[in-house]
Amino acid sequence: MKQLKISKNYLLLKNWWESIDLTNYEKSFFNREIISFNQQLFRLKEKKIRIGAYGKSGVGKSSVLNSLLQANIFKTNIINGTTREIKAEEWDIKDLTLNSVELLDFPGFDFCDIKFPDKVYSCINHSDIILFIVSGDLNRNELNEIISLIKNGKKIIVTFNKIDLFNKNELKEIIESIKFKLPKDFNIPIILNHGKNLKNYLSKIINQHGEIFLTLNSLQLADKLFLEIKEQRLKKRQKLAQSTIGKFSTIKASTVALNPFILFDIAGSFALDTALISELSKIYGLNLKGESARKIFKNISINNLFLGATQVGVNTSFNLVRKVILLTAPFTNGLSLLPYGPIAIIQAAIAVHSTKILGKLAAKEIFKKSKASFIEPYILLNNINFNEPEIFKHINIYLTKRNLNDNFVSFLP
Ligand SMILES: Nc1nc2c(ncn2[C@@H]2O[C@H](COP(=O)(O)OP(=O)(O)O)[C@@H](O)[C@H]2O)c(=O)[nH]1
Ligand SMILES: [Mg+2]
Repeated sequence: MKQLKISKNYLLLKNWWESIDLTNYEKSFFNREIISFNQQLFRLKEKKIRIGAYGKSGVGKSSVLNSLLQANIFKTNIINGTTREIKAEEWDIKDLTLNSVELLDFPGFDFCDIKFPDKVYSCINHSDIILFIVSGDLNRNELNEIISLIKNGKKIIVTFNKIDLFNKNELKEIIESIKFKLPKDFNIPIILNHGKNLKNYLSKIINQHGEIFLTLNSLQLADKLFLEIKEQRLKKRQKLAQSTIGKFSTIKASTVALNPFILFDIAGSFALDTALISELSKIYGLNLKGESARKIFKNISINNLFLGATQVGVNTSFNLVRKVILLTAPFTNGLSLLPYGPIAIIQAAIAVHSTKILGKLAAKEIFKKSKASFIEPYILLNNINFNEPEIFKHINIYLTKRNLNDNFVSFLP
């Protein structure tokens, strides 16, 4: 039953990943992210979980991992935390439902920024569980790190090391203080590192929830990568959409300017507008033609298009005309409307103005439509049935933050 779940999630993710259809440019642009996501997918398939030790330098990250491994694998105390490399080692624990556990030793977060901040960040992202190691009460920096990990949807276990430095009462006080400072909703465990305490706790967690944390992290990574790819695609399309709208504005402005007294040739204008919508839809991968493009045009209220047009038309004083020329200049590609006189200029300005608004609104509609055709990993995340309330909370906070980031309106023209 349990085994079915992880392989089902693996297949879902793998299918999603294959459906993404990256361009060559994207493959090289996201090269590093792609490699590390492929590795995560592999670990999911092979049921290999990763646990990373994170925290300030000198708190005993390397020592804690060594005590789990019962060997001096990770170097300790190289001039108090100058370990800048990320090291990994397999941890042999018996009676595991997963196939293997990998322990990762990170440089202290106070040293992370110096050399490879991206690499550290990426490795933390690729740890399915984080042991957040402290050696006393939490300071502000530690608390900030913890909060940011949680907001990123990470599962953390606060591990209290160097407890031999405190007496019983002091320990009790410090633990109370840490509990008080930690975000309340998540039941973040605080585990004392003495004897086999941590080892026992970790074996229990891995056996009970290891598969879920591995799956959850893989889904989150897929989702983060997806958002990055999507943002990049939208930025590229934004430029294209903007220049297309500009082109159509120019055509319309010059047509109108040359026939100032005919006013709008309604039929011609309508044809141009639907042609613009059709062009935009191609940019967003929808390819709307004829009736579908006209439908979008109808959905965008005509009132919206002429919003501001009346304001342009009320006053034909010379100053306003000059302002309009300046305003219009970027959209008429240097075509001077001056010889055509004020009415032509105002009409051209209205044409440019309404085409710009039409383009923006149409792009939004088209984007909404094209969005539905994406499979987004967060939908998989939403659909997975995680019964444990604690895990449910982790998904929720991730989704809440994610949905704030998923506002792509600023990348539309
Ligand atoms: N008293 C005490 N010292 C410890 C303990 N664990 C580690 N240390 C010492 O703390 C120093 C930093 O340890 P290290 O593992 O290198 O810290 P890291 O920078 O977080 O990896 C070393 O001198 C360790 O010997 C502990 O449980 N008690
Ligand atoms: Mg270390």
